[in-house]
Amino acid sequence: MRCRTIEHPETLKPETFFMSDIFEKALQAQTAIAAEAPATAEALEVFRIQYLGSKGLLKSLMGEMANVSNERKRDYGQLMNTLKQEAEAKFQSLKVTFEAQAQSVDSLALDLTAPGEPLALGSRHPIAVTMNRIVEIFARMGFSVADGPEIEDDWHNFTAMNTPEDHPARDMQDTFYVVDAPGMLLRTHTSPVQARVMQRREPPIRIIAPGRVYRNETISTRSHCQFHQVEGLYIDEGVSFADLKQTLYYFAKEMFGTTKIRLRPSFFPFTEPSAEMDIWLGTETEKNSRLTKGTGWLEILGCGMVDPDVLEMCGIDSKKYSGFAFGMGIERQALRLYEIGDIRLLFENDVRFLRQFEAAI
Ligand code: 2U9
Repeated sequence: MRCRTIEHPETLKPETFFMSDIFEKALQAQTAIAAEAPATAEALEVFRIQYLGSKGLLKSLMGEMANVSNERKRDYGQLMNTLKQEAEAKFQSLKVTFEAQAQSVDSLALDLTAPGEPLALGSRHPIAVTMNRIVEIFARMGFSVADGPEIEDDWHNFTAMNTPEDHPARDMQDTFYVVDAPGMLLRTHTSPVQARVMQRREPPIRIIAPGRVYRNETISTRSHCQFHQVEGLYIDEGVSFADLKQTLYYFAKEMFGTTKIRLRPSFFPFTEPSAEMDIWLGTETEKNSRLTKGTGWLEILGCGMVDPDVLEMCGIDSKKYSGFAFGMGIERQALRLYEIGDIRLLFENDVRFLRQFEAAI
């Protein structure tokens, strides 16, 4: 905004013409300052140097004061003051704007030119790697994955699995019961998953149930109160022990590369007959000799033909259908596979331990 009107040079007397030239220069400076619009902090600094600096335009116009007649010195001084105020006001207001802008970027600590933070890639837990391998092998034989609750009821966990009321597994010493919910417990095996599928579906049933289970065990290097299992169940018309044997032989071959298995008679409340399966590792290497305690045979899993009572309790006609089941603990296999000396390492989530499995898929 201009605050003074200056006489046009033509209206001035000849001897004051030079003087009016000085006024004209000041007016041009005023117009130029008003038109300036520095868009960055750097452009604002150029503006400051150009107009307000010690060698700037306003300083040089002030120097013209000596050439202004005494009667116009006051006018010229006022014009200079106005000019200075306008230039300084523009400078100060833009300075505040640019500083605020710079601060808002700084307060985010955001350097848009900085290279990105690399995202640390995680790795699969050795238990997950082992479970996935097992699941993948059975998937190739047509088994699909079934899932169920980890907090189970007594019926699905024990009764449907033919485990009598007085069986030691039902004891509080061995099973975690939910204090505020009578009859509810942390599942001790993944068998209730299969029981629930049997209740819901007609055979053929060909499922694999991987998951976490809980038992009231004293924690040591070899046992823990939580561990993982993979159980499998195949029910159809005419399923025989030969099917069980061939399925588990294929699994052993794919998982461990072994060519020889053996089945030893055993007992489980939910299968009849029952067996334990060993794989042949031999005793040629020191490791295999140690793993098999010098026998060459390593126990891998338990299995058997599903007890007809279990089929009936879960709503399946045992005269029409038969089936086999198997179950294995994962931790034991992972400890062997990766030569881990202490089961607790698998549950502590210490990244110094877990990072060692980054190469495993
Ligand atoms: C249904 C019927 C039968 C699952 C089976 C085993 C044998 C077995 C143990 C291996 C080591 C448990 O983790 S472990 O301690 N399991 O030996 N499990 S047969 O039998 C079933 C499952 C579901 C309906």
